[in-house]
Amino acid sequence: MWTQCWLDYKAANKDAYGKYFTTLYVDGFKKDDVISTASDELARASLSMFERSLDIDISAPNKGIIIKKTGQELLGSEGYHIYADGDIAYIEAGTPQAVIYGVFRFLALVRTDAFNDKTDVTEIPSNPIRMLDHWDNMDGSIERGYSGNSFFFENNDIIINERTRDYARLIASIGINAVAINNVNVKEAATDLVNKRFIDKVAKLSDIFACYGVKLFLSLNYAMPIEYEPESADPLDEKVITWWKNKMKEVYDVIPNLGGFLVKADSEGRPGPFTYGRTQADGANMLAEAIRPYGGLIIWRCFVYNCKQDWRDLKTDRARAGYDYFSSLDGQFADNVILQIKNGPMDFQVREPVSPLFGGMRKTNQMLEVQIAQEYTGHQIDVCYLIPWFKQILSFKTYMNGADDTESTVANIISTKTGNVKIGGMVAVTNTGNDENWTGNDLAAANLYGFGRLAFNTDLDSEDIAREWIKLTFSHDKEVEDTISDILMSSWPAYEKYTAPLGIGWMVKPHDHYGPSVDGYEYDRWGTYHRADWQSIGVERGPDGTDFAGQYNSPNREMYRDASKTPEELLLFFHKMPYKHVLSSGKTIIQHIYDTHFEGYEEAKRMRDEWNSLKGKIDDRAFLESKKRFDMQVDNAHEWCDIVNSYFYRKCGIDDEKGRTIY
Ligand code: GCW
Repeated sequence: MWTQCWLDYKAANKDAYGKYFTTLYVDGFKKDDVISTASDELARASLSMFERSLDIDISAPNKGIIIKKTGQELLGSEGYHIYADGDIAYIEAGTPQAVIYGVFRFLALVRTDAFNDKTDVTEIPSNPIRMLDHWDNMDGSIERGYSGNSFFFENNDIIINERTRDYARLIASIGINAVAINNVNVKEAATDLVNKRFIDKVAKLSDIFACYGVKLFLSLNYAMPIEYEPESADPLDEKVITWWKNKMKEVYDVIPNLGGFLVKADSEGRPGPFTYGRTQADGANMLAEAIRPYGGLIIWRCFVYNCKQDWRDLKTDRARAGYDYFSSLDGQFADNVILQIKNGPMDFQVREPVSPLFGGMRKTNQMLEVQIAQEYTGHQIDVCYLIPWFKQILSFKTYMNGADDTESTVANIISTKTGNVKIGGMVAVTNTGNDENWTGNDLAAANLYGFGRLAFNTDLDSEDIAREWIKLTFSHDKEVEDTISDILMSSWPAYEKYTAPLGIGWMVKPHDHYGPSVDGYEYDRWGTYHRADWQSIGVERGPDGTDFAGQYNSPNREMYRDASKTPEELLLFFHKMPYKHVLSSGKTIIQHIYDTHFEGYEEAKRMRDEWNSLKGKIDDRAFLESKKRFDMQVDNAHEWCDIVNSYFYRKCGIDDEKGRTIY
């Protein structure tokens, strides 16, 4: 069996809420699959929280819950309005899908004791698309998965069972409306997801998600027609174009509500339009035209770079690649193509600048891609609550329309508020698997919950999200709430401290990406360097180096080009600096490296002790599960601290001012 995470409807406050959980009246909506899902959810909650089955009324009751249809002028197609009037709780919405969100929100308010006579909540999602990408392979393994195996695939087949429904329910409850179920590296059997072999089962999955208002997407093998009669994937070749048109028809005949396709092309060994001397727009637009008759979307990833760099080459810079390949194509992409851009120009490090593609393109649909699978942030062994990091990314000012433009933040670009495009959103590489608790570490579920909530409402505060999640998951006890909230809120800064200083990144064990290996990627082809020598450390990305900094709009460009203006947390990302350079704290860079690593290790111990203080106060299973991981986290932080400090001490020979043991 598996847990229900934050949807485990434990007994709730009957005195306050019992009166609502009596009757349900659905006003104005026809009973369809989605409305049934919503009413079933209320019935389930009622039974579980109050041991009371809901009467379904056919006329307006004088107490209970009323789901009411409104016009879409005010709430759009996904917004809802929740309020109380006397003994009636109202959930108003314009569409069945929005009813789902309203129902889950109402239940969360009840379960956190936040619903009362004065409640008047209107929420309209910030982002049109709120998506999760699975990197699940059809053999059941998950690329960068840290929570067991796939619950979608096993032995090159599709799994459809109760868990599928539970998963759809879980993600709909936080406002997710799109999910791509297979790895962007489409290998072997996965190519057949759009063939007769699997298509009927994919259609079944799509129907299950549709009941929760979630659109199913598939990752597509761009090179697929090479294996068929066209024997090519050249996007301008008529045979290839016709082949894809036929393919889309075949797919949509069986799965009419498929959201569309996610594509990783010309990346890390995957073929793409470059193979044929074509642009990324040629490739994306060809698929977009083929899918257009069915209203589908092509989500095209911008993670395109040459992964065969020579480390001796100081001019080539992987960070530049996304902008170099895509920015000049602005305005050329079809309106049903969305570019999916990783938050940083490299690859989901614990700290990176925001990709200059945000604000570098003005007429192109864009989606922000983040990673809650903790590939570079502790493998869901170490706790690392990422929502504060995502908030920083969202609030980054791109100055898209000039130096006095403070409105074009990443959040406003992807939500389409900047007004240039019609569709955009947020997507996370997800952190789930078939482990009993879905996310390996129970605390990692805060990232899944938080991502959904934040994508729905980018104005939410990360600590508020954490506290809400804690109440829904563990307990209403204030001490428990404060303790877990404190752990979560200090976890990302702690992880940054004991791993990579000042934006340098990448000092991880190659391939696996857990644990330290300072030179692991230093002399290799992936373009991931720290360039440390005996005097200095960092990658020069100002005008004297690769001038990646020049890809930003002013005044960000001037800020990043100049070491004295670059925010210190990114100093070594942008500049090669002497170890003796003094930071604003008054410490030298080398002393900062020593101090933060010792501090990070202490923080890990403190978080472990805080967690251990919860024994007996939260569910035993969850307590023990994370306890195990906190011990491993402390070992990891210790290893990082020793290895990084010893490495740099030996490299530069500068003593720690505090005289601590460095080997
Ligand atoms: O972060 C890197 C991962 C790869 C991944 C790639 C990507 C799916 O190490 O495992 O491949 O990014 O985003 O495509």
